[in-house]
Amino acid sequence: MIYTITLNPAIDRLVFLEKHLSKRKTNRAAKVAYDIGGKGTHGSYAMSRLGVPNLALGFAGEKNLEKFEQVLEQKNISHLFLKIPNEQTRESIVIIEPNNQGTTMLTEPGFLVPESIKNELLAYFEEQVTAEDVVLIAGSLPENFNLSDLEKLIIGLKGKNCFIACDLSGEALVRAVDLGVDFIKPNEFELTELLLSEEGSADYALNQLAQKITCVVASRGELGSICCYEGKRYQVKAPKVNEVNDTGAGDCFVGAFLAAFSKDWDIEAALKTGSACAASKVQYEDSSYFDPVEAEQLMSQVELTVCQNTI
Ligand code: TA6
Repeated sequence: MIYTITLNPAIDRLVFLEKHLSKRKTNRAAKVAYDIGGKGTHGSYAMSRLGVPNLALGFAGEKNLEKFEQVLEQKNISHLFLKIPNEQTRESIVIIEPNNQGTTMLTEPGFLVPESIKNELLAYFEEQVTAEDVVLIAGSLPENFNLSDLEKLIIGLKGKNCFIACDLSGEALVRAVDLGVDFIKPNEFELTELLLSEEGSADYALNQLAQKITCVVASRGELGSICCYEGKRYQVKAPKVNEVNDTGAGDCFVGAFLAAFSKDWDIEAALKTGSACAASKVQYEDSSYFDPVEAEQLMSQVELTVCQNTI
């Protein structure tokens, strides 16, 4: 089973503008739509679309729980979010300009998680997870879910010998690397942040991380990604597509990659699947949708080159 953990989920409010975004004027919206928000939920959506069983977990605010669960159900995401009384799940506002002129995201900080509910989540994984499972922890942390809470979660999972994937950033990502997990997906900025204390380029950082982390995928936006796995370096060039909304593309990559990788640990197939699904995703206007049939066709356009990983 694959579990995804979104500690700080969101409801994405998609605002489609009539014209490009301008300051000091009324920017009129042509339409507004809603999508599920939060990196782990997007990962679950991708896994479900690819027919891979998974369960989306995390915390959700009581006050807008109905709306949150309605969007999860519309997306056919199996879920088990722990309800936080008297809180509400945050919104991320995604502003989408017409004619593919780009998107702007504004996201709220998130709710406060009581200690008792944090412990409920830890207890769930202590009870449920086995060495055959994959667990993805993705997205930002709620305001009072501290780094020590994250460490407890990761240490508990390490004790289960499951495959731990982390799509985290900032200090949370540093802790995950220090503890040693199986998969991370830093972007170029996060790569250099991870080894701030040492000299060296993003490339040097990638090599060093590859000594500690089973599978590192350095995402480079439309340039594609570089993966280090089992002493090899895979350069992945994404298919060229017409971008409408890149929100959630990285999340889609991670979900689709893990869906494929967890089947037979075939790194090349997993990288191609992740890249093709993310390429399909950016062609659609919401934060998560992609077409698996279209992604299948795009796989042949993913360019993959392999070489030995020299330190
Ligand atoms: O990556 C897309 C997305 O998950 C959006 O759905 C939006 O909710 C935002 O990112 C949340 O980001 P965060 O890093 O706060 O989890």
